[in-house]
Amino acid sequence: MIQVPTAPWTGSLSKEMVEAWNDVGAVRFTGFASPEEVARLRAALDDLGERWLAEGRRTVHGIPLKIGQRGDGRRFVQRFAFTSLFSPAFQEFVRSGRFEPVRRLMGEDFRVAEDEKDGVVVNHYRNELGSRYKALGWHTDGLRDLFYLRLPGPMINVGFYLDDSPIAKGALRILPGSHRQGFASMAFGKCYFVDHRPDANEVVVEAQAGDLTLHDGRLWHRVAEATVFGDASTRRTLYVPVIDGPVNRKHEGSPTPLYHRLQWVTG
Ligand SMILES: O=C(O)CCC(=O)C(=O)O
Ligand SMILES: [Fe+2]
Repeated sequence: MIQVPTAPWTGSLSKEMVEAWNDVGAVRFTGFASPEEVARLRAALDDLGERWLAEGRRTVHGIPLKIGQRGDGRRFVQRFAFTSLFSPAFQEFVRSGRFEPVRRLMGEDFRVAEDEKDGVVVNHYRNELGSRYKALGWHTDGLRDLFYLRLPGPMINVGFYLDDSPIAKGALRILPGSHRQGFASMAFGKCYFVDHRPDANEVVVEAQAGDLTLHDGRLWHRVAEATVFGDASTRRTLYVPVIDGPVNRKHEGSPTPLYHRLQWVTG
């Protein structure tokens, strides 16, 4: 299967990778963080998940948590929102100057939206009975704007991998170039979150722990279900939204957005 354009992380973006980004709408950089940093973030994620479960937390700033159960009966958080506002390790990571070249890729006015949209999201996929997050159907990340009948503006969804993500774990699949589509194909091109069918034109984004990926928020993408099970299927990805436009901060007590209720019925 065709792989997304990939290069080692050098601290800046080469002309070739910027061109690939504009053309495909997604790119991958290997070796963005060291194994030690990955280990520190994994441990911080475990701590935060246990804290939220002990508190009986169901939402974070209006965004529902996904909670599943492992084969051994332990409950665990499978989708975290606003992670960097609750975990110093994640905050330090996303505020480290390393993200600057990525932020500037879209323009000087863009910002890392730690307290907007869903903030820094961490997904934790596992393929086993009791898991509530095994795959994610076709979608773009601009659904909220589409709900208001607006064509979503540019947004980079900056992904960071806490686990290796070979194709056996399902992996991210994208439709190259689909970020350049108009309103109609973005709204109706596929059936949001319900459609899990492979597309003849999809390209896989395989990655290793410590890699960084960028995808345009207007790009059609999905995560396929793993063909392996249990621990072998663990796939933790972090997403940092980089956006511009009016600031819309979320806080404790923010209502659950309508598009999230839809996502929760289907996702
Ligand atoms: O886990 C991934 O790689 C993609 C997740 C995603 O598309 C999302 O959370 O919107
Ligand atoms: Fe997405």
